[in-house]
Amino acid sequence: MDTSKRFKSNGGCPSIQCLVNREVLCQEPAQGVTTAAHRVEKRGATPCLFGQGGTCCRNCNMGPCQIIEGVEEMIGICGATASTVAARNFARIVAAGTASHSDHARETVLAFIATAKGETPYEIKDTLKLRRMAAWLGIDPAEKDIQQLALEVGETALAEFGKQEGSLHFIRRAPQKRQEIWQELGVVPRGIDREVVETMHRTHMGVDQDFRHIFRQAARCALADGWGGSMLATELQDIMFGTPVPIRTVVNLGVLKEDMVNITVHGHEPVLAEALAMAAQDPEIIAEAKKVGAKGINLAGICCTGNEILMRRGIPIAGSFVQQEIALTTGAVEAMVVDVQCVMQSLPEIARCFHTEVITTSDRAEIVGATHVPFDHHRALEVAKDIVRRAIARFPKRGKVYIPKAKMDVVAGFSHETILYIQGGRFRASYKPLNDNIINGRILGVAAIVGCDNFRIQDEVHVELAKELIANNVLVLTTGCAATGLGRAGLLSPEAAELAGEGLREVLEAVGCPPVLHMGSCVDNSRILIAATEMVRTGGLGEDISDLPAIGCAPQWMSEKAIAIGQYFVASGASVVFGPTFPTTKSQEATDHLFKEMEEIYGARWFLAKEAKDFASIMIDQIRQKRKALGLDK
Ligand code: XCC
Ligand code: SF4
Repeated sequence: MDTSKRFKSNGGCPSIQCLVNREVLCQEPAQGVTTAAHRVEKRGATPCLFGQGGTCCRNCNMGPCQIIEGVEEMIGICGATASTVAARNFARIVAAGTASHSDHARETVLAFIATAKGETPYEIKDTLKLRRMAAWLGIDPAEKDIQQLALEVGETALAEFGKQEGSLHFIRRAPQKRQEIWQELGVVPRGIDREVVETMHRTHMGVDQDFRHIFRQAARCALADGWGGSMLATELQDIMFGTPVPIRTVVNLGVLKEDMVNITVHGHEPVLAEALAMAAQDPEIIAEAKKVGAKGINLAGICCTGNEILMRRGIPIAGSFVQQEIALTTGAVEAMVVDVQCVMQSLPEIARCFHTEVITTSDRAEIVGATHVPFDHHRALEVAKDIVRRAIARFPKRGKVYIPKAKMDVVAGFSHETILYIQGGRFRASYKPLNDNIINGRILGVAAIVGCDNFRIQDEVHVELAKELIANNVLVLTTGCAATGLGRAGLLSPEAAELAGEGLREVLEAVGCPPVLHMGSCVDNSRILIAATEMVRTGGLGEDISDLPAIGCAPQWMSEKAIAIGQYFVASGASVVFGPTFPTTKSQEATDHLFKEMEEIYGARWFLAKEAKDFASIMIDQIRQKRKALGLDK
């Protein structure tokens, strides 16, 4: 079958709301190309019903069984009830999400160890953080040279994956009261891999069949993500590539350049992107680009790889998840280099309509139709240069190009350390100014808008929601593709402070901050855990994360990782609102557990909302309730 036909045949100008995406798809180079936007349009708004609501089970070959709660004969052949099946499916989503963040972390740790041994082009950049992390990992940093200490940190970090007993080291970074809750419940994660494996085992046919007990393991597994895999990824990446500091850059498809070799880096692991950034600056490589008529190499990010290099290097982001195919339809991309996660299988097929090469690099992820250039951190620069050269070779083959003008200035780089620093400089840095402003009511509370964007949702729900929150004096933190969307809308620039309510605006203008703080990629949600913990530790806002006037949300969640993040936030005491659908809704009991019982157990719960205004009202209401409980408001 000529697959290029399949993708070239229909296409046309889809009726999507996002203006820049539509603009590109309606231009000549994109004519005839089919993207997810077209597929959604063709199939209508309703996705396939199988599995929706979480009560379909295909965990054994007596099934699949579709279970309808309340209908007595509608239980599984094995007797499984709707709540058991919903809990099992939910736990498996969490396990997949945890596995993804953590396998990324494993790759980081391996590169980190190799770097400590001097076997990669990377360095140990943040030695202060190295020492701090050493202490959290139970290593005495005194009198060790940097390479030696880094090696010990790397090896201890690696052991976190295979540990069978005890608890993950970073668990001790949580507020004391939170740790006690986890101890009592028996949800302290032992080893990262163990929690994922045990979750898969317990959800196999005929093992764990009490839905509450399954949900408890889902919490333990998720905590192994938030305080384990994700946190290790963030911290070791920071040590190796630099802890982010405020940085100005631009986002949106307009960052692609007509006169340069455009390489988009897509996926999640910064080890590859960092090497490409080095290669793109190599004078020899730039000379080669000039030889084919380009002015140089333009690197641009997609998805969370984009967030990683945006945060640390200020490299522009071309697009979020929903823009990956659209970036190719500009006709201006010579190579799209991908590693793992959130990479659409349609990319090579779309690339065939252009001169673009899609290059897979991870040994864990190949795509039919893409070129595989295996990445190895030991040969990082060599591989990166090879990839850049492949892109240069494509440049002369470019056909018609349409690059939209749309791009927006953003200020990113708000790591927990940066937030600390801007509150008092190097010597008086603490979260006290933030806490004080929450206590005196200038800031109502803190909200996180995180996670994916999604072809099923046409509205700019992130943007509308963020505007509503800041207008109500809620400081907004953001990560992932949500951050890119908020950046496109101009909310990551200090000028957007004028959209904030009076109290928040005053605070922001004093420090020159945007009203929405970009904290990084999705593994960097661990930065939010640390920031929340720091707010607790600073005092005046209760003794645990669950006391804080703070709440998270993922209004357009798409990937399994998002559910793992939601579950670790809730288990850590921070409520979350997800939407527009939720994976357990066909079981009342299972949903009640997540939406009610978890509040009693963990002091936080899940919410479901659809529209921006519903998200906003739940979040503001929750923040108000916490303020009341703290005695800040009547
Ligand atoms: Fe993927 Fe991280 Fe979601 Fe974006 S936000 S669609 S997970 S790239 Ni993580
Ligand atoms: Fe059906 Fe039970 Fe098998 Fe699931 S495990 S498919 S509910 S018989």
